[in-house]
Amino acid sequence: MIPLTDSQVTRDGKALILAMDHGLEHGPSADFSSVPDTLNPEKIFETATHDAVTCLAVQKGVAETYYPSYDDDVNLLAKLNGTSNLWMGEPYSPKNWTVDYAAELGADAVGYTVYSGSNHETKMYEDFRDVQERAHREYDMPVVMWSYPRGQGLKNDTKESTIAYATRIALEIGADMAKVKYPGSRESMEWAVKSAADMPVVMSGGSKTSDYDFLSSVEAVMDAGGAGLAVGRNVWQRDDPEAILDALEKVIFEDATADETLE
Ligand code: FBP
Repeated sequence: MIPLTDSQVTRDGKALILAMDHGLEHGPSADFSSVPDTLNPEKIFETATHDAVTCLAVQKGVAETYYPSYDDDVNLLAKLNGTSNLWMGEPYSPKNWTVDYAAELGADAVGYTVYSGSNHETKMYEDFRDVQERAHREYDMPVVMWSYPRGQGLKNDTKESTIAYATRIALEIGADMAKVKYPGSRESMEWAVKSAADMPVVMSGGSKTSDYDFLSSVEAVMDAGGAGLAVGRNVWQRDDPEAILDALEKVIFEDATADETLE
């Protein structure tokens, strides 16, 4: 495992990863129609220059075109795989760019989704193995795993035991950080964090909720020993992304409560 304490994915061992790969994962109509300005990745890169953001996760085409103008101000987490909503088969996420190409573009870390429980699990583990070994051996580059158990046999992908299994899988197959869905309570998150031993765990933002609900779940994650957050919609779908990033900075890096930040 590559320690993330001083890496560009984290600040003081904590992370606020801004994610914007939704145009691929969900399509423009699902996530951008309420905020059409953000269809231009430039807007998200601007948001990512906020002090609270430790890195920005994007796909290859967006990184290639927009990252060069921001490489002094934004740390790049190259999200290597990703799939569209148009795919109707068992969950599988193909690799869209290589570790080498991400390194060439100046990536600080790579991100990879693994759908444990899918009928394609074995293939995804093999894909992940190649990425993880190349990133570690050749570039000393951390690998953040979007650890999302998913597939025909899985009825509830946020239950406590499933999320704990997700963080443990990430540890065992060599991730340096796991990004998982919020299991619904601080206690459940505590178990997920514990199951990952020394590997940091961050919460996935999910669909947009109220300021209070969102910040309370982030507070619970931090109280549970989590390392922070990887978030998309709950930041850039808001009218004022800066304001929520100011609040997140307090909760993640300054131990503030949701109530305190909203006072
Ligand atoms: P959100 O905070 O908007 O949920 O983004 C996190 C993320 O992992 C994105 O990187 C990705 O596009 C999306 O969620 C995938 O969500 P799902 O697979 O649940 O549809």
